[in-house]
This record gives sequence, C-alpha cells and structure tokens, in this order.
Amino acid sequence: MQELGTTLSSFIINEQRKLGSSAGGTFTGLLNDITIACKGIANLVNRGDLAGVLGVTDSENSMGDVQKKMDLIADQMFIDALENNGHCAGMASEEQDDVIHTSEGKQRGHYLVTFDPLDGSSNMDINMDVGAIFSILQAPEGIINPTAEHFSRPGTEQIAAGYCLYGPSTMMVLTTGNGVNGFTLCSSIGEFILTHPNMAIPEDTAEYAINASNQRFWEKPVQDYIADCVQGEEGPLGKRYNMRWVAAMVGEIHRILCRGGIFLYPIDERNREAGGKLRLLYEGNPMAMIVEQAGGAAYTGYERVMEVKPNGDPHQRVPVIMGSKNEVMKVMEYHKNA
Ligand code: AFP
Repeated sequence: MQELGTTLSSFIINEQRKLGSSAGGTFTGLLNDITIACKGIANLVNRGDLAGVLGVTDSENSMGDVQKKMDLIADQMFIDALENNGHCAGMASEEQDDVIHTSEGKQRGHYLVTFDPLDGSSNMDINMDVGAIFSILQAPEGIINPTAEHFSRPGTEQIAAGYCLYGPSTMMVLTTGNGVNGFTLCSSIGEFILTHPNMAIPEDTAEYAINASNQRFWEKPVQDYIADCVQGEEGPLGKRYNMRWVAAMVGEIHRILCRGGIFLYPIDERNREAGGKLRLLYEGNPMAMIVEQAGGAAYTGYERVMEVKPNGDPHQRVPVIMGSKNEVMKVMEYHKNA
C-alpha cells in the first residue's frame, strides 16, 4: 500500500509540540474546522453546474459586489464549520457587512477568524481558479461578542494565515509564523497531505501580474515600473518580462510561491478614496504574512502591508505589491524616487 504521508492535522500537532505551545489542541481543532469548510467547498466547486452552484444571486455585499451563489454557500460553510466545535470566539467575512457572533448557546473559543470564503468568484462560472483566504488572531481575554474593533488589528498580530486553492488539485497553504507549507487534498482518503514543505519564493523574478486594463488610472511609480518591464531587454530593467493574470489573488500568490513573481493591485484614480481595491483583513494581511514567511516581501508602495494601521472598518481596503523580494524592493524604489 502506498505510504499515506503527513496529514495536515498531524503536521500541526507536531509543529505545536516543537514550539511547546499549550494551545495545541484547540488551535489544531480550529484549523481542522477550517479544513472541513474548505473540503466541503472544494467538493461543490469541483462538481460545478452538476451541484447547481453556478450563477449569481440578486444580492450585493457591502463593497457593492454582486454576490455569486457560491459566495453565499461558501460563506455559510465557513460559518457553520467554525461555529460547530467552539474553537472560535468570532468571525468576520468579506461577504458580510458586520462581524459575525457565535450563535447563542454555542461554545466560544480563543481565536478570531477572518476569511474571504470564495476569492475570485467571477472565475466560478468559467471553471477557472478560485480559493479561500483566512487569517487567525488571538481573541482578547473575556470578550464574548467581539466587535469590529477587536478584529481591526495590524497584520503583524496574526498568529496564522492560509489559503485554499481550488484548482486542478485542491491545495491548502498555511503559515503559523514558522515558514509556509503546502498540502494537497487526496480525494480518495479526504485528507490534506504535505506535498510542498518549506515553500520559498525566489528572490528574483521576471514575471509580473497586474490588471493592465487599469493602466491609465495607476499612480506614476507603477506606470513607470510597468512601462520599464514592457521594454524588456532594451529597457532600464534589462530583462524580458512575462505577464500573468488569473483574476483570483489566491491563484496569483500560489504561482508566486511556486515559481516567483510579483503581484500588484495598486492604488488608482478610481479606488483612491476607498484606499485601494483589496481588503486589508481578508486579503492583504493574510497573503502578506504568507508571502513574508516564504521569504518574499509585501508592501503598499509606501509601507509594509502588515504594518498598515487598521481604521476600525473590517472592510478597509489597501493597495498591495507583493512577491519576490528583490522585485518588490525595486518597485518600492520607483515609489521613493517619484
Ligand atoms: P472577489 O473576491 O470579489 O471575487 O475579487 C477577487 C479579487 O479581489 C482578487 O482576488 C483579484 O486579484 C481581483 O479581485 C481581480 O480583480 P479584477 O476585476 O481587476 O480582475
């Protein structure tokens, strides 16, 4: 019989033991709750139209995005999985206006979880990559029903972050602040198995990801950087660049973890007032933690994403420039010189 390999749960238990953590059991339980949600979502995403989960609803989220059927289903699957075992004190979801309290009568745990239950959901209907992103914070002592303020903490306070990519295979990528590890869902036994230990982002790259259709709205430093990339070997950067756009941040960051690259969703003229396009708590902070833990860098153009001061709004937005360290620092130079 083929060897099973290291499951996600046994990996976490061993990691907690090595760190001498007293929270081992409940933290492992919390991660287990998240994997249950992700496995359930993976199953529906994989069956697609056969499961009747494609298409839109007639509702919008607080950001004005039309919600897809699968956005709402994935959101509820996260909430149910996190509520069931009492490891979580409260949740905040990109799909909900307000933070979510654990239902009356349910046990409350020591952690706060924020999540984007279905990142890149416009890809659902065209059978392309989608994913889930999550971040875990320690809950403040003695708080029964956490408020938005309790979730509004800088990314440096995250104790774990991860994403689940529903691609050709389903992968969970996780950091608990001690490197980044990737696990592939083995459908025959229903377990995530460690397949990508110690993921590391190459420091150099010649591949960028940006929605180039927004070019006329970007700030000058980003305009200048991309213009120089496009010039290739003849330009000041002296190399030929490749470009990719998955339109799901989970897909972009996964590619960068696997082979390097830089992902930009900068401030532009249309999103300047909102502070950017991507959400700090649901996308910016967790992905910045993963990228930094894999040896990459994550900035807004002006400061580290994880040091952005939260403004109390769980839907606060942020510009992001993240990926291979030397390339991100190059873009930072464009900002400093502007
Ligand atoms: P949703 O989470 O609303 O599906 O949005 C996905 C996303 O925030 C991010 O994952 C992508 O990088 C980005 O939007 C794609 O945006 P464009 O519409 O500019 O392609």
